[in-house]
Amino acid sequence: MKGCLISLEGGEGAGKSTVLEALRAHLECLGIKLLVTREPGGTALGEAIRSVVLDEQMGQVCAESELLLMFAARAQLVRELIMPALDEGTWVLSDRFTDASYAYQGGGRGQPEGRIAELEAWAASGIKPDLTLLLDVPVEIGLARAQVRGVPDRIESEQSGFFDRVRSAYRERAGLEPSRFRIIDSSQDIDSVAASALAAVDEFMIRQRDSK
Ligand code: Z5A
Repeated sequence: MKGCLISLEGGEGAGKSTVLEALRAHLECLGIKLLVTREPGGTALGEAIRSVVLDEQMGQVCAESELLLMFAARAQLVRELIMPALDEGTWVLSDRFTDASYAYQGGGRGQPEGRIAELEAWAASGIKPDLTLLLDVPVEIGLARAQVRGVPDRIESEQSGFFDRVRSAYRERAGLEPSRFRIIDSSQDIDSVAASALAAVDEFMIRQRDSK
């Protein structure tokens, strides 16, 4: 039986790192064979692209280059790790996936949605997560949290208007695909955010089981 792909999305300071670890522990505890990965990154090529695309020293990176670099990393990740894992029944938990390109490069940078959809179909082989948890937090709260993290990278250095557009794009996507997305209110304390995420995954697994 094929594995399931779960993605974790959200804006700055939404708590993805904490939730990812809670989900990893939960799924492994249930005996599910799991691959945890991240975007951009996850493979040697992807991690090299990540260090370039997030490098503050890169200066002006045009939106087209940024979009293509995200998909170059994703194309490699999908073929090298995600497809083989899903085919052998391993579940994949990914810290961001293609929805991030719709939100950051589409919503944030204004790249046309149709272009992103073409890249999704071609470079990402049309693979969509079975479940996407959107950790949603008002931009001002998320940015205040993220400030304690140290030197911001190139994308983290954007203005709040950019992150407002990113958040709107994420919420719009969640509205269009309500059966795939679960929106988690991440303005709650971190333990409650993690508990809501685990509950959403449990509910997903019940739905999966009942559909068989
Ligand atoms: N990107 C893109 O543009 N296009 C794409 O297609 C893809 C990605 C795939 C790297 O992603 C960047 O790439 C990202 C989007 C872009 N750029 N930005 N900006 P990333 O996911 O690796 O980077 P990130 O968004 O900066 O993720 P992060 O560091 O993993 O963020 P987080 O996990 O959501 O935040 P956190 O580190 O967990 O939280 C930040 C602080 O807030 C930390 O001190 C926490 O303890 C605190 N926190 C978190 N939640 C709470 C709550 N609930 N209460 C109190 N304090 C909290």
